Amino acid sequence: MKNPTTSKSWQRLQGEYERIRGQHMRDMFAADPGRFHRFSLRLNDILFDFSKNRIDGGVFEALIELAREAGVETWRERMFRGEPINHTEHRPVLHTALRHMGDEPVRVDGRDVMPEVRSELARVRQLADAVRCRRWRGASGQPITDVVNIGIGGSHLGPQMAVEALRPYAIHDLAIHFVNNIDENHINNTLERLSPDTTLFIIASKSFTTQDTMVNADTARAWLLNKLDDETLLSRHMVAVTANTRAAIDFGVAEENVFRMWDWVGGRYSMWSAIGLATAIAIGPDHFESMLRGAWEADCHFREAPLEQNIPVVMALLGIWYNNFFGAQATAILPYDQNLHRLPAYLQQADMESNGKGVDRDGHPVGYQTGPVLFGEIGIASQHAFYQLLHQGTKLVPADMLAPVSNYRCIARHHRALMSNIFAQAEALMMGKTEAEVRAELEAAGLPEEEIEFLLPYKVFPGNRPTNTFLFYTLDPKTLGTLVALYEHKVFVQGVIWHINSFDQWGVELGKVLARNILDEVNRGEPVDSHDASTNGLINYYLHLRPRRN
Ligand code: G6Q
Repeated sequence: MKNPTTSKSWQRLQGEYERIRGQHMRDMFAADPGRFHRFSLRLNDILFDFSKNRIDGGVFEALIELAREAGVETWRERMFRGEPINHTEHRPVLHTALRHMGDEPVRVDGRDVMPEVRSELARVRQLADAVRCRRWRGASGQPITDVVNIGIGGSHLGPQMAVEALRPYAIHDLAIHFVNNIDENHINNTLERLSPDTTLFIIASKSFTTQDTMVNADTARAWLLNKLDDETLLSRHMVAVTANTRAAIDFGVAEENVFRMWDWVGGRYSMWSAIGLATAIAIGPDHFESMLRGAWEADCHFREAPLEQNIPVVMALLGIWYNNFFGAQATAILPYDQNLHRLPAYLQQADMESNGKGVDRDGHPVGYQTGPVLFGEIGIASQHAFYQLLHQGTKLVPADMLAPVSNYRCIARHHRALMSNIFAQAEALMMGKTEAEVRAELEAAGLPEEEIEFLLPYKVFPGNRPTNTFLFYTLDPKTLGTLVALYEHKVFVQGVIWHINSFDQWGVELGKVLARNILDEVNRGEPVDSHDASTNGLINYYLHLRPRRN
């Protein structure tokens, strides 16, 4: 299927939309006591409740038909088998190989890549153990107390999210820091608290050419050499993860300290590779492997479960339902777990960089909506911030809520209150509050009739706002791995249905080139006239005002 909007199932869905758009979920729940059981799925201890969506059996059937008609099953196999489905870069898409725990080979151009994947993982294990057990010593013989991951985008967001999410599994005398911003404040603020004697840098860059990372890596190297005097001692304080080994060695990273990644792993899908070194050091290699195992279990589920019971497929279809039929422009990720506070940022890249595409697989502009704006924050904090718009705004924003049934330390007073909030919010978004309910409440509060009439319209909540809820026993490494992989596959399924390539990122590449060109002009320091008037004006104002040393 090419243009999905011309398919039979799309036409059918259009009809389903007309039929259901006026219906309220409140009534659907009232009419169908089995709705929760019908529209919820389980994977291990993860419960995926999607019953609070504007669907019924007819819609669900038509959505599944869409996935089938779009060839999701065939594309899924093509991905797992290593076909070059990233067609604009002529590459396979094999992040699934990084967590493959089966005995079968995974082939790229006929060659099984599993031996090298596993040998690199073994090297990650060795380094993580050595740092954690204090066998790895700095140049002055002291153990490492601080690890700084220098990387950006896909070489930053995954490890940072995972390290934060799995804090309870980390050892406490080893701090992990992340520097991604080329703004010197980021690296300076980080280094001012650290000592070169006890710091290990991970330079994480698939290309080893990204300006932000290379400028920060230069600063880190200078900071180390200022203390070490001897370049050979850098090997005690700097390792690299890259697909460009030569560039890392030329930069000064000892060859034995270079960890490999492969061009068949996209940056935003690379947290399972040696890019996850910071995660492995933080939580230990056993927990790191549990995370991989969790992702692998999600892969098996995605590959084997029938479409109707396939969590990422259903997640994807619901997203398409709102995006393409209800005209929703955004979607929200709302974790009710403080340690998941970087998950929305991580998923923002995974989703928006993958499916923020306006040209289809045949090079034609798409005539329909593709990836939504994905945003989010910790649910509890957001209730005091942007939930207002979710409840009463003019936009439909479908949301995913996620929470652990048990917290790591599980202080009942905190956790029960937390859980009450997630249940209450999802319920309120779905049910809303009718005029009659508001009136009864205000009357019970003893308000005068005139005030009741005045307040009524403001206090009515339309409801009918969709949410998915993920509940899982606890946020352990395996569960995190499963959850993240489910989202990865959701993005994949949507890309298949929208007939776009979810695995290239020409917009990111554009940014890299543009900034490089302007940097040359800024370095020359002469007034410029090579751009549009606004850009010329901004650059020239900056050149005029900047202090000499900048
Ligand atoms: C991810 C993107 C992008 C990339 C960064 C860093 O899929 O391609 O976010 O990860 O631009 O690139 P390097 O790892 O090559 O430095």
